[in-house]
Amino acid sequence: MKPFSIKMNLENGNLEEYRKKIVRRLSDMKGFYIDQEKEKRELSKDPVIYEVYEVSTPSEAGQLSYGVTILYPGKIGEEYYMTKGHFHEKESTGEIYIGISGSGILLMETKDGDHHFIEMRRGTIAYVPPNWAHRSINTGKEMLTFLAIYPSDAGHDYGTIEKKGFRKVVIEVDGKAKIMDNPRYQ
Ligand code: M6P
Ligand code: ZN
Repeated sequence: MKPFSIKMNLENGNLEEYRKKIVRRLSDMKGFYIDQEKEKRELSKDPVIYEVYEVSTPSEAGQLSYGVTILYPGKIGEEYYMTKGHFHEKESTGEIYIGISGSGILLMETKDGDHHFIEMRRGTIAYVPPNWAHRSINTGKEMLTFLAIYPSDAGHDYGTIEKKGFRKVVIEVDGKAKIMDNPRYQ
């Protein structure tokens, strides 16, 4: 393949071109939020939670792909809007996130019990090492946008998180974001 470039608006993360757009609504992530009653009630409106604009290259070792995620502001109960979160199918692969706008938290954890978080805002360059699941949470009032760069053959393993959830959750307490133990973690 040939080298290429695509323009990104550094204010809002908009890409001039992309290969694939993914829109995730609440109905695409049923059972993810702590307050299941509120989740069910919100499902009637089925809000868009986030969008991903992907520039993917062939899924081969050595290739890199990238994409912009736009995570809407909002909450289900007291829990902020978040991405599904995933491990990589190819566990030996890492990822880089670059904050473009808004504010939030990048929550990470390993299968053997370690966890970590990084505050994301414009200019933050976060490194997700191999073997760490990653989920983004919008704790602000604006869109949280960031650019992610990852090996094209990394793959998404959603199953583990769908089954167990993350060890930690991010909820609003007295108007502030708090990271707490997930009461529904299995
Ligand atoms: C980032 C990257 C993508 C991921 C997206 C949304 O842009 O990590 O690979 O798809 O966030 O997260 P998720 O796939 O967990 O819904
Ligand atoms: Zn990833």
